[in-house]
Amino acid sequence: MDKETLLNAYRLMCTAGAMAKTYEANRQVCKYVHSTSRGHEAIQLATAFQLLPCDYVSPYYRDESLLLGLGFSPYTLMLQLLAKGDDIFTGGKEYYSHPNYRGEDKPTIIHQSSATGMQAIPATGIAQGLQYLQTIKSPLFKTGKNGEAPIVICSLGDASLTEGEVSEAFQVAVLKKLRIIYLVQDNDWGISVTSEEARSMDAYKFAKGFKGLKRISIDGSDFPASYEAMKHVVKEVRENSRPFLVHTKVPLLGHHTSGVRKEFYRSEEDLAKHAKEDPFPKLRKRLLHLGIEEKDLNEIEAIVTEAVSEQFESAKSAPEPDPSTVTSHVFAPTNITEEEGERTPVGKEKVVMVDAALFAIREIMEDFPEAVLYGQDVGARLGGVFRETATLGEQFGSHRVFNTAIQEAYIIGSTVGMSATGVKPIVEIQFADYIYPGVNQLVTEVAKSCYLSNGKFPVQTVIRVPVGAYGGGGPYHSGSNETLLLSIKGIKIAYPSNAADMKGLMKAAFLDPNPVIMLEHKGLYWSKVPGTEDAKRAEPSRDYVLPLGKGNIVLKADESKIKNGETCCIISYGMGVYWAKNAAKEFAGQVEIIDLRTLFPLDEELVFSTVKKHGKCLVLTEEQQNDSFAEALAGRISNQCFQFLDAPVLVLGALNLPAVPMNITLEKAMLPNEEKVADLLRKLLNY
Ligand SMILES: Cc1ncc(C[n+]2csc(CCOP(=O)(O)OP(=O)(O)O)c2C)c(N)n1
Repeated sequence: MDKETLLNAYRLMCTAGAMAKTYEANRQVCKYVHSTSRGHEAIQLATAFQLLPCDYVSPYYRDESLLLGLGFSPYTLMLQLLAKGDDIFTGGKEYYSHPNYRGEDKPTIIHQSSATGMQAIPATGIAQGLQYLQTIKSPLFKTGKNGEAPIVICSLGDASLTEGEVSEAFQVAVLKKLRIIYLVQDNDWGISVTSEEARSMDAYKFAKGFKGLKRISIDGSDFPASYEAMKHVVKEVRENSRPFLVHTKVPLLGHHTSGVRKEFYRSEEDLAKHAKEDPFPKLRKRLLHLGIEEKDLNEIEAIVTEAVSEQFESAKSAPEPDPSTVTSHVFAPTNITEEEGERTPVGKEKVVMVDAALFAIREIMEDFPEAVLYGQDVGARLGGVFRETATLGEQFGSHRVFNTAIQEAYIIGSTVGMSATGVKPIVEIQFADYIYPGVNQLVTEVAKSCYLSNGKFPVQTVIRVPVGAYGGGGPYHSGSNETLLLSIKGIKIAYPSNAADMKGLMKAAFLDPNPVIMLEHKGLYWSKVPGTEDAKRAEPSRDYVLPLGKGNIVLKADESKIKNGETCCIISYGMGVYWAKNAAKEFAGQVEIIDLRTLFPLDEELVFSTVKKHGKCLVLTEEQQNDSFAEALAGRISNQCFQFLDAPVLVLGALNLPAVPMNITLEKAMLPNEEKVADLLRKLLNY
């Protein structure tokens, strides 16, 4: 090994050591929880030194030395430590060592959550995105100066490997032969839980179960050995396009975090055992052995310590974030703000809703080579369990339209990585009832990425979710869960009720730089449910877009009746629109119906102005009523429209049961219908 590299590693290890000491000595100032890399420095630096600006890295919260190795200054890291406004990663919104970065000079780092193991899926999504871009020879596929293929490093603590989602990621990596290295830093601890207590095998043994995942186990406290091993692994992954797991044994020399102190649970004996493996004296010894003089090493240490101290003082005096930034970067701005194109072209035949979605996606895929479509059964063989993607697999090929395993977490979480590479994933969850395994990724990774990366990594994806009950779908194919989804801030949710809206909203969702969930009612897909024929519409033009957040008046009340105070309004969406329309027939001219079309962002202006016009309002939903979105909206309406109301805001939803029962009579008994709506309208109009 050349002396230059060894000395560079030494300098950075001194830096990491000085930083850890400074933080410890200034605990009152370093009040936000943080972990340092003490003990893990050698493998982290050895890894960082192999990387090119075309690469991607997903570090974990202990990867401070990896960040130093990539060229981030202590000052840059300290601004995040102190949650300062100038923190380039997150502007004071995230913990220490939770970087994210886009720049020509360094590898790209997507936003890091603190949820252990969860980064495995987004990171693997990056590798899958890069593979796709390479396949289609996209200009977005960036290589190194000498044509080196980009790789992904996914760094993990040993205890995080028992998370189920890590296995989902490994499965995909080996199946698709992705260029990704899972770097597992094994310090034997998972806070206070020991390896013996938590698992029957270490990461190296675990990796054996994934055929095609090459693996190596090394001493991560030995810098030269780690450097050589990582050099070899990186070369192999770049050149042979295959995943690799690197298991490294490292000591844990600092505290788990500044809050969870080692003295609480670690014995003297254990601390002494770990101290013996300290990578710093090992490297120092090696340098002395190579003839570097002790005084030179001491001088390096002194210079670095001084620099760390100065940078800490500067970071301390850096400004706090401006409070107004608290609401910045929740979403990236979208260009789709106006309805454009022809909604109802003359002479166009009516299409069913499921086909409107299909045609929208076909046009998207024709127009955008970065668009890919994946989910369970969406590939060419079946084209979706609702045939909602039929013909797309044949037309665009299996590299663009493909089946996934039953891995809802991967389907949703991979979009974070895909989108960071410039790929635009449209994914599908087969039924709303099965979104739950993917909700973790949605909440933890997808929804927070834009906000916590200060706008650098919005996740551009469309997540299609067939939803709703009809005709005996039973308890696991009929559920509605918009309330749960709406409780997640950082995603948008559309819920079209007819074919024209479906096409326009699908286009707007795709063009939106943020994550958008399309809730698609299965009972409206083919207008099979009596009374929903109107869901069929003439197919809008290719350039038709319907911006998210614009509701629609689908039935107007008579002006004269409004003047006489004889009217009310129904606020609804999805199947509710049809229950409302059919119920309204009995009350000619007295009912105005709003179809929300998008649940977030919500067209509050239209809702409030309509309620104020009529003074009476019913919010109608298919979801179980109590604590639903509909109830929350009714509360907001009461608040905003109080002085205009002539009756309490009514809500109608399904009965408050744990599931939609199988038997059709029971199903009907649970759900709202036009009779139940008509009963409430009678009550409301007579107030
Ligand atoms: C999903 C999740 N569960 C629990 C935690 C709380 N937690 C933080 S670190 C940690 C232990 C992780 O150990 P390991 O992955 O080995 O990394 P180390 O801290 O030892 O470097 C736990 C349980 C978390 N961050 N995320």
